[in-house]
Amino acid sequence: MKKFLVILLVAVLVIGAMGMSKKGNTIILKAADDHHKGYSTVEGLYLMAKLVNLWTDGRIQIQVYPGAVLGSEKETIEQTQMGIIDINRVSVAPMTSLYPKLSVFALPYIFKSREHMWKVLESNIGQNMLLELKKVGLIGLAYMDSGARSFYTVKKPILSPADLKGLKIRTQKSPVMMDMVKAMGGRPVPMAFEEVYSALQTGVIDGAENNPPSYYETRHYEVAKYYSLDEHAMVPEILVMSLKTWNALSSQDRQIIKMAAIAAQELQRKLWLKDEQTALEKVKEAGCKIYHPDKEAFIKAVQPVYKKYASKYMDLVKEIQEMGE
Ligand code: BDP
Repeated sequence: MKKFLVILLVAVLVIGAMGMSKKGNTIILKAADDHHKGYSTVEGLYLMAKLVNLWTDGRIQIQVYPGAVLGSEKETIEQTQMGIIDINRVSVAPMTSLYPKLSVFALPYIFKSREHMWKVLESNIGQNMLLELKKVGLIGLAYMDSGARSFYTVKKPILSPADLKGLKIRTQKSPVMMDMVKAMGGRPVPMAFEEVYSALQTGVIDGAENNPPSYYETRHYEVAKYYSLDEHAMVPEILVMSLKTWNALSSQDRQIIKMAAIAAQELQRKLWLKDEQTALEKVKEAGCKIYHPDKEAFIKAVQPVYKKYASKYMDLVKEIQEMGE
């Protein structure tokens, strides 16, 4: 909350100093999210819209399109690059196909804790990554919390990697996520988030993996009742803007967008902590079986993934690991 108030104060001072223009036509920006209204990332976008409207005196309006109405994350990332969508909140995972260096943030067990993840994201490593996305037609504005991802299955719990053998496990469309499932003996089935529920129901897949709020919000818990908290990846969310849109904004409007994005990030982080607990309670109440397997076997099983990605980004991986010590 403190960070939010500081941003507000700075924004008022900065805007006052810059003499915000009151004239000019209204700019409408489209913002996409594949979660539904009420999910913490979407609430963050609504706050961003409110602040940008306030700080530009209504000159810039952000229209939020939740629930993947503008398409799957792979599709909306492409549309954001083209400037059809202006702002997009996505998981880092599907971004790794576009900008492979981001894979380091999706490596299994790379982050020792939430604090370690945020220390990295708020360091030069995380902040530089946001700016480097200009190379692929985007500008990173902020990160959001997505907790830890764990396996959930239809027929039996995953108590060790051996239980994954031969199982068809849905993954995000991300090589590093597919490699992680393969390393553990599963058969990765890359698929859009919106298709997972019916794929679980019809037996197209035997399971999937995600954090508790997503497992709950998507109602996947109704069809895949075994939730095994191996917490194999803490894949951050990322809030990006089309570089086309960014370049068309004045420098003072870019400042406003950036500050509102950070405010959205801070609100989402706060909401996330509560949502994580609530989601676990709700799925337990619904009769799901929650397991806490020994993570050592999972950590051992994913070492080959490290070899593959760390060889490409060895220094970066080492730096991230050292920040967790
Ligand atoms: C959720 C992310 C969402 C992804 C989804 C997925 O918040 O952006 O689309 O996972 O697994 O945790 O596709």
